[in-house]
Amino acid sequence: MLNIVIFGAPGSGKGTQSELLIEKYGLNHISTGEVLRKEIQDQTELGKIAEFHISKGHLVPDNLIIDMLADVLDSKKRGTGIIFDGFPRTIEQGKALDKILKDRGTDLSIVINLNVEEEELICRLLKRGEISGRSDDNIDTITARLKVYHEQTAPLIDFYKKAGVLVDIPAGGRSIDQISKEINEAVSRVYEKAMAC
Ligand code: B4P
Repeated sequence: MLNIVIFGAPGSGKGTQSELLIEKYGLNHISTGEVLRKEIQDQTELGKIAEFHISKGHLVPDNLIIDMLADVLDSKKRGTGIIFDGFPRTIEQGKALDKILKDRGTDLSIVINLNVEEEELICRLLKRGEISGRSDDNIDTITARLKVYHEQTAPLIDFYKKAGVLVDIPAGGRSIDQISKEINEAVSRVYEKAMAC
């Protein structure tokens, strides 16, 4: 199975590039951000807790996200594989993902790390906020999200480097198509091995 983590700071293009990978490889998509926004819209218990954290730019607590992820994964047909978009976001979540995949007889094929300068991230998110009206795309929340990214999420880069699955992709100041082409080249290098087991 082709199991991909698409990784990067807020606004680095995880959602954008996930869509293109799904189209090309027929993967199932799990975006924890999207699942949480749906929970908020439905005003579930999890949604209410998520809303509290997301509105401040903080992460939703690991135990809630990890349980949610395992449930969503089991509700999906595996098919060719899964693209994990926005998960993991902490070392704890990274360790949990390894276990969740191992328990289901599979593993991680590749982690794509989208690198974008902070100035460009802020600019993209402010622009998205104007169009989407997302409540977390305002300057105060964006600043908090970037701080959280550096403190809690960026340590996963070393975690995945050590595991030998990380590929860095320059994803700032370039077109969506150029970035996608480079991602596809990286995925094609692991594709055969991933599909063999
Ligand atoms: P997410 O929904 O994952 O959102 P994101 O990181 O802000 O966006 P993404 O990187 O997908 O950016 P996009 O492609 O849209 O998370 C939202 C919140 O949910 C988190 O802050 C957190 O609170 C919570 N959460 C989610 N997962 C969690 C977890 N695992 N644990 C705890 N909490 C969790 O791109 C952004 C913009 O840039 C778009 O407008 C796009 O059009 C544009 N863009 C993309 N590529 C471009 C390019 N090459 N050039 C110019 N613009 C580009």
